[in-house]
Amino acid sequence: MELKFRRHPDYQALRAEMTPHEMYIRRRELLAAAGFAGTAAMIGGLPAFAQTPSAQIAAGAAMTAKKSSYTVADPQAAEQDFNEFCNFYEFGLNKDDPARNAGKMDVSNWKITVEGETDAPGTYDLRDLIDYSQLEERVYRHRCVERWSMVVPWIGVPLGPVLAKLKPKTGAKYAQFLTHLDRKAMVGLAYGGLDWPYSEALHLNEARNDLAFLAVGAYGKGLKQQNGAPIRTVVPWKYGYKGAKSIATIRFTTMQPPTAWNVANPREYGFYSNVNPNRSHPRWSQAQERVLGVGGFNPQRKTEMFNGYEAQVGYLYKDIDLIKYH
Ligand SMILES: Nc1nc2c(c(=O)[nH]1)N[C@H]1C(S)=C(S)[C@@H](COP(=O)(O)O)O[C@H]1N2
Ligand SMILES: [Mo]
Repeated sequence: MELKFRRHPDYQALRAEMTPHEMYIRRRELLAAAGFAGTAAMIGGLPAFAQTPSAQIAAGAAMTAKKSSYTVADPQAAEQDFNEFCNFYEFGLNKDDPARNAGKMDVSNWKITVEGETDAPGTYDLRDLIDYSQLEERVYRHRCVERWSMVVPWIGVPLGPVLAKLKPKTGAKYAQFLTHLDRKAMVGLAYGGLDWPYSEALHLNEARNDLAFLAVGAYGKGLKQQNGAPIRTVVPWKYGYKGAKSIATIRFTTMQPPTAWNVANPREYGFYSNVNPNRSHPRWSQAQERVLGVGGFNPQRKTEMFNGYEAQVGYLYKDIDLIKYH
């Protein structure tokens, strides 16, 4: 199957120098076809959304937020590039598949299930978790493990205080984030390359770092489905896949939970997945990256340790061998 990019001829050139994880997923696809398929659990759609003043803000609707000091000076990616160059494998492998397919996912009246090592298990409305009058905008670097990056103005709230409200038990050490499953809309589930639902996790010390963010919007609007509506994590010092889109379940655990890419290939995708120019991916160097959405030719820049956030997060890993624990 050939990859197709609808726009931006330079993405073709970019692709030629990347060895994206979709190459890996395609190998898994062949294995799956040969009878090694993973299983996919499914749940149904959600009922229609009743508009109330305090309700979640619809995908693409205007959203107001106060500016935050967490703002990098680099030029922001064009909104169209953010919307149309996406990784969301549930909706297909090509970068423009999510923009084409994800709109069919119903994200109104969203519920989040909270479970595991918590004193507050249950099913929550988004407005139970997010105060939509207290949103902030943070302009973060986003670095995909495939060696492209974007600078994105996210809107949301810090993750730590939301998790605290959900009362993890004293023994809880990790928060796992599981993505919504929608059998009808998610035309990519058939590929079987990852175990669904998509899963990501953070150690609670990482989740409590002030940079860890729960995004509900970007570019002054409610998140669009292809970008993880209505709620996703953003962990700017880690590779992009650590941010789970369209979160349906938050599970607190005492042990390190399985995470989608780490389970698929632990040698290539570590649990921590901190951006690290000194730790090559087994199939490519991570020393450089291509900046997308800032003009015609995707300028190259040096990848920074912890994606430029070392001053804020370095303390978390000071006793850890970051090559071994990648
Ligand atoms: N559920 C889910 N979340 C996901 C992914 C995915 O395939 N499924 N891809 C990840 C990857 S690899 C990246 S780089 C970011 C991309 O986010 P964006 O498309 O909004 O820029 O989402 C991450 N979250
Ligand atoms: Mo990514």
